[in-house]
Amino acid sequence: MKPKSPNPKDLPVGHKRNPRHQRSKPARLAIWIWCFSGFWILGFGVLLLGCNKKPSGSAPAAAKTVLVPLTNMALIKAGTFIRQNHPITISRDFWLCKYEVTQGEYEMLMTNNPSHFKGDTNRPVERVRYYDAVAYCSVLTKRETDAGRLPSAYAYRLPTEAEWEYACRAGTTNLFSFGEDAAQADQYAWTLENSEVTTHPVGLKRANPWGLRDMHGNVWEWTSDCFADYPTNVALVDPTGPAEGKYKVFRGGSWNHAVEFARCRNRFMMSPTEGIYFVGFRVALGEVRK
Ligand SMILES: [Ca+2]
Repeated sequence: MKPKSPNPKDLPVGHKRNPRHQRSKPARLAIWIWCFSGFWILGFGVLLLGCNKKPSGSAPAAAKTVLVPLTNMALIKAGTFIRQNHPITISRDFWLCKYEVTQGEYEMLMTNNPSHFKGDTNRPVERVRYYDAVAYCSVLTKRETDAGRLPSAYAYRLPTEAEWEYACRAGTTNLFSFGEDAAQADQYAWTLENSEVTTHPVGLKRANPWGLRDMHGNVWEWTSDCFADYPTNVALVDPTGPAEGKYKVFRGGSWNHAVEFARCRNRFMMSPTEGIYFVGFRVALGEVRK
């Protein structure tokens, strides 16, 4: 049987104690300091962890949507142009498609194609009513929003009449963005003189100075403005036309009209409920106005 170790307290006075139970004063002091320091270090660490911990009830930060315009758009910087000797200012940058909306683009989004001249999906869509063009822009806005490419402060829409003319002129002051000479129009536009009485695939003619094609000719293009005579003797900032009106304005001339109708300043109008085979549209992108 293994003998039981004696309790040190029970040993008689003068008996030599076990060295494990006998530590010097410096050793005991060092142990005490070590324990005391460890306590405070541990407490400080817990405090730091507590400060860095996020509140358990807070929601994670929402990812910010970054604007990604359609790849076929040109950024149009804010600026001013002259209309009837008065300055018209576009105060905010916006984007404008380099091309008229094609039949292929329209059919992919709207599942129908109202055009008269078919056979090539790169031809501009025509016979679209104003309301069809507005609906296209709304569907496009929803598609791009759902895809995470369009912040809520932006929308695809038709250009205003002033935005359209500003982009058509592209910083020039002549009858056409390519100069005064209508004889050069064949390089830039499909009009009655060269169209062979039909539309043509978009983008085949030369671009204006800001990279936009077919602003002159091919198909007229709906704008968002109701028709009215321009205000006279007044400088305007971001004009949008009258709030209501019987007709909507379209711009730019077409395959069906003489080159004079394709000048930067020319305007035409039609009921928003009608579509015809020489009117289409192009899409703008900009901040939603409040
Ligand atoms: Ca056009």
